[in-house]
Amino acid sequence: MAFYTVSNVENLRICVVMVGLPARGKSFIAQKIVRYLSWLSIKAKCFNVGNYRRKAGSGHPDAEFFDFNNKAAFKIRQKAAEAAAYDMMKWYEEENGVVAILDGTNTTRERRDWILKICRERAIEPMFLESWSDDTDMILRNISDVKTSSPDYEGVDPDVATSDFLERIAKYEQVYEPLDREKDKNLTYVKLINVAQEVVINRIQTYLESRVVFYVMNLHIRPRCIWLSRHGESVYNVEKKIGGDSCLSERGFQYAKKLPELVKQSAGDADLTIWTSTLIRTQQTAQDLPYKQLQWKALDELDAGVCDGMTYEEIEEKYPGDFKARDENKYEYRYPGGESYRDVVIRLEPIIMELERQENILIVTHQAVLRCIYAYFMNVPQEESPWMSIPLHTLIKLEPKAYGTEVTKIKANIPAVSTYKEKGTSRVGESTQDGTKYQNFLLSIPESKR
Ligand SMILES: *[C@@H]1O[C@H](CO)[C@@H](O)[C@H](O)[C@H]1NC(C)=O
Ligand SMILES: *[C@@H]1O[C@H](CO)[C@@H](O)[C@H](O)[C@H]1NC(C)=O
Ligand SMILES: CC(=O)N[C@H]1CO[C@H](CO)[C@@H](O)[C@@H]1O
Repeated sequence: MAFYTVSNVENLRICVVMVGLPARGKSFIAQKIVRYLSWLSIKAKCFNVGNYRRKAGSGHPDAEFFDFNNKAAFKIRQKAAEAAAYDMMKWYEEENGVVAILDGTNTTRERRDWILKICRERAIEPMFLESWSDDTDMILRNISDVKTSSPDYEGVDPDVATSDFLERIAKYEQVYEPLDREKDKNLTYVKLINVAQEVVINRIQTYLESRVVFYVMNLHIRPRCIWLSRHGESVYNVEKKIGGDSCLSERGFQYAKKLPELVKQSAGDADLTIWTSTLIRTQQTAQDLPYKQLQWKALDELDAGVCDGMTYEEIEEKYPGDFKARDENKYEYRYPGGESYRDVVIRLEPIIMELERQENILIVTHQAVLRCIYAYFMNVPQEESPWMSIPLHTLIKLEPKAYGTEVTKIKANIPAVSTYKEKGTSRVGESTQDGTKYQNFLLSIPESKR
């Protein structure tokens, strides 16, 4: 809760300025920060200088364009940087932006001074975030990612693209001035060395800045997957009641029996850890899974307060005002004596942080909690996340990739009731289109990489 209250009270605006050579994961990190902050209701946006450069007409530039002695090209780059900065300032003013990320290379101290100056003039706190690496293998792997996804290399032969890209990096290297403990000691900055093997932190002053630092320190790039499942169908599900702490129904137990096989199919021999809530139905669902298990109170279902144990029909009858208010703004609505989706997101924040640090995890939890976790990974907007359909008896696999998350849904083919309630009704059950409505979020690739 403190999180956004603090940022509002301080009336603080931060500009995170990315620094580093190409192929150091700057855009990747920038996009993740935006997604994380947005999920926490902190208004954040990324301004990618490369996009402005392409709009300004550099077309498909070759490495020559990035030669710092090439005057005409330098002008285009300067203009692109100015256009990005201009839009960014407008965004702070007109849309009450809180954290902007300026995603460019900013390799020279002169360029950084320029950004510093324009931020200071507008009472915006600049914070530099450098990704520095000398791990050649990783850089080459990154380059192969970049050349297959960068708009600069659309339709270009991969070998040509690689050598051109290496040349481009070499041009930047000639002028690159990394952040320096001595020369930049007055700046607020974070320097990530070889991802987060070593992290240098300098003059971090506000709570919001420290949150961003803590987040990036927890990121890793080892390949891994996250599996999500709701508990099997419960006795309360069958009785159409919400909340409670009931056992699984017979079909729910069938799902629990089948789950180890589904997981094995999807994960192979990978070692994973199971996280469940503290409620009986998630533990019964996970009971046959042959992996290490951990219980989290933070994964318990959204607390329905006075409505716990009631059906939607009963709620509509007994608390008609509440029933309507919840439909109107499901994200903010808090059950009397219970929680809202926003409350759940706040209590899930440590879970998300720990998930970023971990490798293969299977989470067995509840509908509302799963929606919130899914929304984080898939960048689903707040107005929509509480309405997402996440059916029972389905295993979801999330595979974070360089520029988005891939989703696979594996159905257990064990029938279950639907607990989905559409807007404006107290009946449960889904209309047929639901599955397709959220396809848009299946691959959340940032604009700069499309
Ligand atoms: C590339 O390398 C950097 C470290 O230099 C890393 O942080 C980043 O995540 C890597 N991956 C991509 C896709 O850029
Ligand atoms: C840091 O700030 C101090 C005090 O304002 C100033 O005297 C000094 O020159 C600055 N150092 C650098 C390296 O910019
Ligand atoms: C010299 C240099 O690489 N400068 C870059 C710094 O960042 C701006 C925008 O923030 C880029 O447009 C420049 O190319």
